[in-house]
Amino acid sequence: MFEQNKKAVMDKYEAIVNRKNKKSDFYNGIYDRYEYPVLTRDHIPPFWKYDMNPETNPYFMERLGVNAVFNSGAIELNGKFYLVARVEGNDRKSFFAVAESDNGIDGFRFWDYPILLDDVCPEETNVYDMRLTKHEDGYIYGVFCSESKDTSVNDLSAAVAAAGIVRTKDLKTWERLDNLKTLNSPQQRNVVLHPEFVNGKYAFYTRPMDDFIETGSGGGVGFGLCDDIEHAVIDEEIMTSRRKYHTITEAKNGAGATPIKTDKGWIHIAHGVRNTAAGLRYVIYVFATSLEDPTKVIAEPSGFFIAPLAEERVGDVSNVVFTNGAIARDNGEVYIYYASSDTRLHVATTTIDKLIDYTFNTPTDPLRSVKCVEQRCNFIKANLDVMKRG
Ligand code: M1P
Repeated sequence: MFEQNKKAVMDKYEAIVNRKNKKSDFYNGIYDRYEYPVLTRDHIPPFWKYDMNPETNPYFMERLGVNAVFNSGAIELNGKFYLVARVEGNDRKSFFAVAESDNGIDGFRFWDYPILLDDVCPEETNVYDMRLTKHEDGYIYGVFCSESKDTSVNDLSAAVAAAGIVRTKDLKTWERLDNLKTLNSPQQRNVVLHPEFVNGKYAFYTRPMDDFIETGSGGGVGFGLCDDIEHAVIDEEIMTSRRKYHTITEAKNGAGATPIKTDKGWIHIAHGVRNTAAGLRYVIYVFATSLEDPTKVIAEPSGFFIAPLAEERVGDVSNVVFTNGAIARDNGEVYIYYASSDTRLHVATTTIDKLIDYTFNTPTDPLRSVKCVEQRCNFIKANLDVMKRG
């Protein structure tokens, strides 16, 4: 029984890792979606889950299950694509693991071991959503959410979110630095390190929050500078992309992938959240900031860039798409890794040229229905005129 079951599990694993991906028939002219997710819990090597010893596991049972693989940091190194994925065990604890692929759209295989972080924060219970930044100082930084129990209130599920920081040169050896301190925000999640020095300092995108779930007075995506990355402290956060009433960012928003530098500005692929009768809805949106002043928003395409579609809509936390990693290659290709419903990870591909076109030529949100109709009528009229002219 052991051998037969083991073979079936190994065969299924190899089939999924070797499965070729292809573009789906989704079309919007902006990016391509793919038929299959690039990472799922079925991509986890069976030897992470099953005891492979027939003497101690005669039924070939799963001993340490994995529930989901989703929100992943992304980086290209020496022509290969690497994802640092959020892997969530059946025990609800998340951890990080590196998966590697030659082409970025399929063939992702996890390295033999997940990342074992230095155990420097005894109160830290959970870690997730690492953003990878190739910084001009020569290190690759990983900034992630470090979650601890909130012992200041009498509520078992109360938690505190902070930004943990690690750095590496090879994704194998990781050095843990102090958690980021933001003097004006009690909690932080969705923190991203900017790839360049700004005024000679390290620069972070932050997400000020008063509470673990609600951002409260937190007005959007913040930006702050710090002198020392090993003991990072930000004393002032300036708002870049703000939350707005009756938009896709009304409930909260947060930085996603490390911003992409283009001739026209920094392009940010972030997430926005709104509340509905069915719960929170997470979508991915885009904005651009100035090359001269990275706090200044210079383009804000209206609405969402990616929203949950078809089977993406359902999972452990339904109606969610979320990104914390994208790869912009020297040849102009862009790979956006986004997770759906906190369950699996997908890729959307586009190009720098298309991203620029989308970011700078999509109209902005006029914020009121009547203005939106005016905007659409003008758009239709211009189209009908062009179509009449043939
Ligand atoms: O469950 C959806 C997402 O919720 C959080 O995002 P935010 O901090 O904006 O609410 C994150 O925990 C993220 O991991 C998760 O995908």
